Amino acid sequence: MWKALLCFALFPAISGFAQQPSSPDQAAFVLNHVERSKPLPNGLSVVVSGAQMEITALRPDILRVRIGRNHMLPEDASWAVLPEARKASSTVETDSSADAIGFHTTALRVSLDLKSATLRVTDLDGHLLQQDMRPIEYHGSSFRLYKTMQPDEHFFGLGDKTGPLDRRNQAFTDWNTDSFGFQESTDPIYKSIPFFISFNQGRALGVLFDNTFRSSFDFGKEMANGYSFGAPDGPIDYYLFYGPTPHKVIETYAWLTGTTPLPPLWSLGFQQSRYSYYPESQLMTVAHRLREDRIPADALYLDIDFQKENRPFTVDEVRFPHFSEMVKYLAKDHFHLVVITDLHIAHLPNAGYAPYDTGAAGDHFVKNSDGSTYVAPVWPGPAVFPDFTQAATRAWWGTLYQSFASEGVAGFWNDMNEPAVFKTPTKTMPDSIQHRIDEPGFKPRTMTHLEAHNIFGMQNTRATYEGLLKLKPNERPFVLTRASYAGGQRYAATWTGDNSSTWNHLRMTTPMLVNLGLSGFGMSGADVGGFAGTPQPDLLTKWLELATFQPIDRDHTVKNSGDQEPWVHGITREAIRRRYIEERYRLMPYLYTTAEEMSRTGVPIVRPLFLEFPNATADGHPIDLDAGGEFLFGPDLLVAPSPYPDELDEYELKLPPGDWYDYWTGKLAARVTSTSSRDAEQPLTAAPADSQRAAAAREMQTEETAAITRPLMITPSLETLPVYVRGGAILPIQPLVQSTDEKPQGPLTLRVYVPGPAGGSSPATNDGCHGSVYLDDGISFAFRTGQYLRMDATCAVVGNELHIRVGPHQGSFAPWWKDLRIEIYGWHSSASIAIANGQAVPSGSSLEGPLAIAAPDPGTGTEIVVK
Ligand code: NBV
Repeated sequence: MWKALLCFALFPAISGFAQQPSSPDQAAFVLNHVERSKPLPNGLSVVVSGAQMEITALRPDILRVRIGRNHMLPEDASWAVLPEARKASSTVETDSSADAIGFHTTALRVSLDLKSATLRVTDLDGHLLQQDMRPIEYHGSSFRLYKTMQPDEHFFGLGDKTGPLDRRNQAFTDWNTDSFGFQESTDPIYKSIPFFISFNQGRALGVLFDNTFRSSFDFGKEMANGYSFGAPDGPIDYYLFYGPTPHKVIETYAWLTGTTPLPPLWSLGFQQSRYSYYPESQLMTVAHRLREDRIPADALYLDIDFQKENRPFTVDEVRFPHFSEMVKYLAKDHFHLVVITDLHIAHLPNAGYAPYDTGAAGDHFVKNSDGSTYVAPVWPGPAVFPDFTQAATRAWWGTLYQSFASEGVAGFWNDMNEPAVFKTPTKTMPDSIQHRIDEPGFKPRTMTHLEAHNIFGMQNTRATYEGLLKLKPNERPFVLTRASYAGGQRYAATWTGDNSSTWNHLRMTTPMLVNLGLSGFGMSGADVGGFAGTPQPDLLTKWLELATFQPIDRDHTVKNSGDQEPWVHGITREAIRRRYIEERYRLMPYLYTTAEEMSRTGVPIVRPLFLEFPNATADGHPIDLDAGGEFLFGPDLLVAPSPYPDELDEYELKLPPGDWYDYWTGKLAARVTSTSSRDAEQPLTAAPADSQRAAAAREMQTEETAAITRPLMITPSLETLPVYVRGGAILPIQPLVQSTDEKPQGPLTLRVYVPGPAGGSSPATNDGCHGSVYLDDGISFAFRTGQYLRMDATCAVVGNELHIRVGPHQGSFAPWWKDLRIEIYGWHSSASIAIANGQAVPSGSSLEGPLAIAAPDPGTGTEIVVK
């Protein structure tokens, strides 16, 4: 029927909403009058109250909505969305009725109500995904989009905004802000990532609002039944993408904005920092102590005091008289040095300061509206600011790294890039500062700081990352940033800024890192021990425990605070802290494999529970809402710190369905058949596959009944952070090393956690399990040409036997191991005969330990049968 309609057919305007403005610049201007519309092969073009609207499908599951005033679509450009993604197009089928026009793809149905110009998006089964609550409203250049909010709708993402994990009932502003001493309700802080996930009864929808101005989001704080987002200026340009699984939404967001690149292996090791280690001897003392105390570590940081008078790209030669030699010496001891390079360049004309001289000669600094160079105070005193939105400026900035890179400095830290400016109440540049754009997609033009502010830090890191790549094309750059925008994950890892050494900040770390991960920034950390202040002994211990299971494990503190290295507070505490850092190194194959997965798919290292278990609750609410401070570290480890880490009271553990093993003891901790209600805690009903399994199941059931017929409670203790492994997992573990440079000595251990008869937790199939290990040189891009190793492993219960299959080596990278040690948890077999590739191999279990099998790894695949 639609096809029968004439292109640009006229529809009568029936407006039940606000009046047209008397003055288009000031009063509310409502987009509620559908003037004409035209089907497009990939969507719909509509004129609404004089505004041009285009709704297109990039893929069947991705829609893009663009609206511009005065009959003009906004520029088809973006700092966040990759050009290939923006240009993608998917054919649609047009639909129309008496009341609406629209189209559908193979995943989504879109309709625009003719009377109100409101948009409605459902899946093909009619599940409502997003619905305009009322027409779009402009006030001058500012606009707001209102969407209905479902009673069970929850919101995640927006980067590391403070507050609870779920964004519902809160409101946020995106304006990158230097927020020293931020607290649980401080907003905005350092980053602007205008992407969120709506999760409603098990269905996930991604929303990316690609507007770089000071945008804002309200998730039901203003209205009980609606959420909204808007900006004071700039385009209406947003993307909606459907799961239904949250996994798929995350992967689609990565498709749109890119992934975190595979990090250098060393950056996953323990990192020690402070503001600031100097002189040289102090840094060396820290390095020596880490090695002497056998605390594994990979990275050391130099903060601003290593520079001459805080001037970026200089070295204070009095404090660091042997800088080059020092970098080499540290490298020999397997320490990677990361140095800070803030973006402000000291304003030092004619003083022989090359970053200023070359920057000024190339006209690379941002300007006041009168065309003069903008100069403002930061750490070096008066400073100028590179115009990072220009390609030429980014290229120039990249060259500044030449000498550090050639000296072997391994990583770079881009701080203060909101940008932070001193002695001004706004803490940043004036709105009127002029930035120049020369970026494919955008018309070459100048923009004010209002438009550039939120992408300034991201473009700073882009310049650093791309510059380092140019200097060392076969080395993966490591860049750490404080400020960024959506898509900034392509260039830099991040941390949550200047947190505090207090218990509430330890607690805030998890929701901040989980939401950062969901927002693309999977390579992230928070200052371990807290930045502002000095942590109490137990706080530092607990923080180091938690950070073991976070992507970046960096101990960092402010100037003049007490020492915060793992050895402070005596040997008993140091021993606990060491044990956790050691565990991180043992888990390195698992962590690196997860990081590699993230670099391909965008699925972060630290995950909320609902990401892996979207259907864990009967009513479809995210299980995380019941699960305090729990999170997943990679696909298989569930970390369960106390939701109130300073309290001594016991707390309840909530687990998604499946078998869960205690990571530390290997014992089955719980078998959860459902978490929807108290039924969850009923005894098992699933029938075991055979008599032996039945006996085993009975045994386990007896063991567990106590646990599952009442809530699982945890009594906190200083030396234990509860961690659980999901049944069905196979975890790769390596022998302990002191740094990631060191070659592990001994076999690769594969810990096989046999799922129970009720079936493993997703994605493992019933009675099966799965794991994999990824490896490469940890430094270069040789993995792109096949120099990596990937090995998958599975297990299956066949009759009375457990069959374990370790796959062949894929890729050409040679592993450090020759042999495998297979540890089996949850297999109740008295016989314990193991056969690998037809040959009997040594197996056995100590009284307390798991059944362990030793087998060579020929690289062609190994079949192990345990009877
Ligand atoms: O460069 C000094 C610090 C740094 O240690 C910190 O991590 C950044 O977030 N920097 C902020 C500037 C001064 C903070 C008081």
